Amino acid sequence: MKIVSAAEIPAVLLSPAGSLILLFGFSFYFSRTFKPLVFWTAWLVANALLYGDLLYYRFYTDFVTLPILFQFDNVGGLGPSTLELMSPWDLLLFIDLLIIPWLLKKRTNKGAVIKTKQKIWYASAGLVLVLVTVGYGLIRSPYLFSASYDRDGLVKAVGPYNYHLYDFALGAVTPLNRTLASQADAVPSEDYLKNKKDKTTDLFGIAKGKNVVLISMESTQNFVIDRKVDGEEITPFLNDLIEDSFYFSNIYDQTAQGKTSDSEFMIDTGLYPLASGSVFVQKPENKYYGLPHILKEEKYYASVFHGNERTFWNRENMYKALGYDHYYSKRDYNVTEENSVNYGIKDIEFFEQTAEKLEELPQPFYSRLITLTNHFPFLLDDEDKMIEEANTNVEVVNRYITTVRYQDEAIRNLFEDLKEKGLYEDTMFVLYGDHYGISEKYEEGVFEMTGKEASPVNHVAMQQVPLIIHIPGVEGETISTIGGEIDIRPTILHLLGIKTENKLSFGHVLFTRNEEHPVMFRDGSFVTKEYTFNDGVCYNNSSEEISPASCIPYQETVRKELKLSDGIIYGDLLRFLK
Ligand code: GP9
Ligand code: MN
Repeated sequence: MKIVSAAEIPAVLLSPAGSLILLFGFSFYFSRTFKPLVFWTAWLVANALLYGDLLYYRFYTDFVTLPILFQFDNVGGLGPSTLELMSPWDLLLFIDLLIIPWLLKKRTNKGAVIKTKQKIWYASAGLVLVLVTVGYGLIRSPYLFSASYDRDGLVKAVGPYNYHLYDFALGAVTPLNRTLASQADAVPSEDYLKNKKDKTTDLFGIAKGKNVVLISMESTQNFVIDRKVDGEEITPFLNDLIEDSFYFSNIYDQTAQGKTSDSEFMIDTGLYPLASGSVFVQKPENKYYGLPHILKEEKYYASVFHGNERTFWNRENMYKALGYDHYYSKRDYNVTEENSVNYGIKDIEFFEQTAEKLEELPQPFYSRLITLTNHFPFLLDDEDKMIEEANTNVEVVNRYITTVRYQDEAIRNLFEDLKEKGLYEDTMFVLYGDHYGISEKYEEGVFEMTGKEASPVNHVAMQQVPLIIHIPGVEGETISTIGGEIDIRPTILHLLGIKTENKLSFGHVLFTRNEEHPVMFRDGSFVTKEYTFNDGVCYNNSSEEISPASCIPYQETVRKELKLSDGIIYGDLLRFLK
C-alpha cells in the first residue's frame, strides 16, 4: 500500500480510530464480570483481522475479502508457506498485550461505573470519526464505493475495519442482485457488446476443425521467455516453439483472487473475473455461454485435465456450468508419493498420463491441460532440476527458475508424445501463463535478474504472461499488440473460423485489437499503449508520473466494462439472452 499524495496521510492515520472506539466501546454495556471477556474478544477480532490482512497482503498485495474466507482451502500459495510470510517483527503488532494490562493496573478510578452520559459521548465521538473518515474519502474520490474493487484505495480511505464492515455488508446483499434482475437489466450489456465488432483477417479459419489443446502454465510470467541464467535458457523448448508460432509478447495477467480459476473463467466466458473471491466458487449455478458450449455446436468434445482434487476451486461444479463433457482430475491419474511434489502430480508424469487419455477422445476435441509443478513456493526434487538455481538475493525467485525450467521440459515431452501418437498435426496448441508467480513481495529478485529498475510501471509490465499459439504448418510471428487473458477466447474462435459477434464476451481478437482500448485489471488499474494507471496514479510508459487528465477517459471505459461484466455475473443475466 503506497501513499501517493499528502492528502492520503490524515486518512491513513485516522481512519481506524472511529471504528476501534466503537468496537471497544461494546464492553461498556456489559456487567463487570463480562466486561473483560467482551473487551478481549474485541481485541482478538481486531488483531486477527489485522494480522490476517497483513499476511495475505504480503503475498497477494491485496486485502482479505468475505468470499476469500469461504474458499480458504483454495488460497494456493498461502497454505504451504504461511510461515515464510511471517516475520519476528510481527510480534510488535501485539505489544498492546503488555501495554493494556499495565494501563489497567495503573488507573486510579478502578471499579468506577461508566455513566450513561459518558457512554453517549464516547459512542458519538466514534461515530463522528467514522463519518468524517468516510466523508473525507468520498470528497477525494466519488467512486470510492462504486469502484470498491480498488481495495487498496478503499482501505487507505476508510481504514481496515470500516473496509471489512463494508465488504461484509456487500457480501450480504449481493445475492439480491440475482433475485431482482430482469430481462431489462441485460439490455445495456447486450448493446455495449453488440457494438464491439472484430475485423476479419486472412487468418480467420486457418485452424478450422482442428483439435484445440490449451496448456495452462502455472504461475508462468513472460520475463522467463528468451532469458538465460548463467548462460542456460530457462525455457529452451518454448523459445524454439515461438519461432514457429504466434507469440503474443505483451499479454497481461488479468486474474484476481481466483487465481488459476479466474484465468480459466476469462478464457471460457470472455467475462472478467469477480473483484473479490473466485467466480468459480461463488457462481457455479449461473447460466454461461462458455467456449465449450460454442465448440460443441461445432461437434467438439470438451474436457479438462488437471492432477488436483476435483473440488479445488469448485471445478467439478463449474466445469458442468461451462459446458464441459468431462473433467479428468486427480482420481483419474496414478498419483503416488514418488511422482508428486508440492501441490500434486509432477508435470512430466501428468502429461504422460494425459497424452494416453487424449488418444482415446473423440475428435475434434477441445482440451485444457493445467500444469501444477511451477507453483509457489516452487519446490522440486533434486533429480528434477535441469538448471541451476538463480543467484539473486531472493530465494523464491532463485527456485522459480528451476520449476519453470522443469515445466518447459514437461511441455517438450508432451509435444513429442503427441507427435508419436499422431495427434500433433491436427491440433492447435494454445499455451499461456495463468498468472504471476512472483508476487510483489519477491519481485525485487526479478528486477535484479532482469536489470530493470523497480518502478510502478515496471511492476505492471512484470504482470505479463506468455501467450503462444502454435498451429503445425502455419508460419509464426511475434505480435507485440497489447492485450490480456480476456482476449484469448475471441482469438481462438477467429483462428477456428467461428464468428466472434454476438458471443457476449469482452475480449478482442488479438490480431486486430485496438491498442487504444485499455487492458484492464480487477482493481481498476489498466495499461494502454501509451499509459499505465496504477495505484491511482497516471504514468506515461517512460515511467514518468503525468497529469491524471490523460488517464481519465480510459478510467471511464474501465469502470463501465467492469460494471457491465459484474452485472452479468451477479444478475445471472445470460439466462435472459438467446
Ligand atoms: C490448483 C491450481 C493452482 O488446482 O489451480 O492453484 P492457484 O494457482 O490458483 O493457486
Ligand atoms: Mn495458478
